[in-house]
Amino acid sequence: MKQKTLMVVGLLLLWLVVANATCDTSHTSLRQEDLVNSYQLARFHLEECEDMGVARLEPDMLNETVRLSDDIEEMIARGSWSQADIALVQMEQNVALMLGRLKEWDPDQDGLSNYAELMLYGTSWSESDSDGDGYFDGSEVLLYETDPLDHCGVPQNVPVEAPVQRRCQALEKLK
Ligand SMILES: [Ca+2]
Ligand SMILES: [Ca+2]
Repeated sequence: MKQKTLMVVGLLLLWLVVANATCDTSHTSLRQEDLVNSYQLARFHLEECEDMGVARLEPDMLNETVRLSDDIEEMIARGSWSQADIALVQMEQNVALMLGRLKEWDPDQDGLSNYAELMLYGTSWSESDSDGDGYFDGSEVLLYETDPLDHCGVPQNVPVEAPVQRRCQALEKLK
């Protein structure tokens, strides 16, 4: 009798191990949905980082994160939820780190970081004077409060900071 009980317990344990290995039953479908949503959000932010030129700033970390992202997709597809969970934490850390660096990086030296240019003002992060009106993006936003995307919107009585080809008749006299 005791032997039979031990055998049943053994079989039950074996079933639990096999079920856990194949289906990863430790994750409920709700947790799986959360993981997929979190992955999609991380992927979205990764694409934003790419738009902000992270390939130039952190090429190695970008490559590693893209690889991680591909791996996570495969893990999700084959139901390896625990593995995907661990990889996602790493991916989220990488993305946060890259976003942090992009908030400080100002390659066109106009006073606005790439993050500010793309996420806040819609200006170009490779052209210091996006609207070509003679005033740097950062000066327009931070000093003069003029529209950095409006070629005709310029500060009054301030010497130009960059070469300018006037396309705005009203401002011809400022040339
Ligand atoms: Ca800039
Ligand atoms: Ca400008």
